[in-house]
Amino acid sequence: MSTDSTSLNLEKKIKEAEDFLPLLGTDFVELYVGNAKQAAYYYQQAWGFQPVAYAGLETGRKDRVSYVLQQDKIRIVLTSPLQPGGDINAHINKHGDGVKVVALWVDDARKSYEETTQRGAESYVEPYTIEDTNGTVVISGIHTYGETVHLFIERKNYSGPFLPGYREYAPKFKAAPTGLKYIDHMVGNVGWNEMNKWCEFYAKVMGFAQLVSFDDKDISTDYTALMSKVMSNGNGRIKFPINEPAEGKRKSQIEEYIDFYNGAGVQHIALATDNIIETVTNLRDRGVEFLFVPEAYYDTVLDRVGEIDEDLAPLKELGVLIDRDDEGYLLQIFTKPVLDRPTMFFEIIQRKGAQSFGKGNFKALFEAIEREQEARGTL
Ligand code: TYF
Ligand code: FE
Repeated sequence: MSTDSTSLNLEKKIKEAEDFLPLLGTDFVELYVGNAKQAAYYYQQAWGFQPVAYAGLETGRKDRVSYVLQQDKIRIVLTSPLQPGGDINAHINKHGDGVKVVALWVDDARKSYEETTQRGAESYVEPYTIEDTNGTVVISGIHTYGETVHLFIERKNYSGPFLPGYREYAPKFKAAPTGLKYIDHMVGNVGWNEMNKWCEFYAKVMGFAQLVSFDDKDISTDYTALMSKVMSNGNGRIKFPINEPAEGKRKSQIEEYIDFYNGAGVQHIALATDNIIETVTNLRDRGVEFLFVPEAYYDTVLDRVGEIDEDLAPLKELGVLIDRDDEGYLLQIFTKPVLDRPTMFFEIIQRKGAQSFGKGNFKALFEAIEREQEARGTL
């Protein structure tokens, strides 16, 4: 593994080239789904997202419906078509439910569009302005891997709950939050030998720098294999690891994803918490399913990571993984795929200093994924 993990280094790397695309954070993640109403129920009741906004027939939108949910800084949008034909149906037909938009919060959506398209990004939508009584929002967008897109959202002159065109969504039946705070990273799976191309895209077109890289030797188990590089923007708020499949003894989990998603797309979204034991206990009680880690992992884990603040017993009971780097340690756990197809899943992560991605857990994690692949007959 080659690493350049301190945020200082990262900032220096990007400042040298001048940050032409300052990003304030992730604005929202939009999934195209078959039934947004029921998906919204799932993300509220199982995950503790809070209702924020709605657009659909009642707001004069005839072709599609969207529910906007939020938990602390994490905002998700669930969108379904209301008519046959069109882009959303085509997306769902090809990929199943999945992430269409990773929207980035910017100060200047026009400049973001110009800087990126000028450097070779393919346009998704030219800058346009929308407004209501709460002010004005400017939006533009570019394509990234597969059919996934980045929107640039400029909302500095807007005070509404989400975007113009939406109304308040306030169902009577609310669920308590589960302690999820912000998106730590979002991972893309791309096709064979495409990792470098997409890392270069984030470097050249968006001004990102490479934080870490893992090759197949770092992370191959007896069976599956993959390669991964982590790209980050200058302030470190946006981290996009990119995975590609590698040749192993049996089918790579990345290849399984690509087969079922029919191409490149978002593989997992890592959500940060300040208390992973509480958050995961809560999620599990509400029916979220996590990957199983053999008890043997916990026999030796403290020899590897040293002392930690938490009791080992609840971590073991929940199946939380632990890893350490030179800046501290981290706790992480992975859900099973949350869709019918073995495509997207979530990671819950609590960072206690460590800014890395859990390399020490790759073997245990990938063996757990392989057991699931085995059960699906896709290994
Ligand atoms: O984001 C990461 O790099 C870690 C580990 O298919 C990981 O969460 C890497 C690849 C993968 C699943 C998890
Ligand atoms: Fe991750």
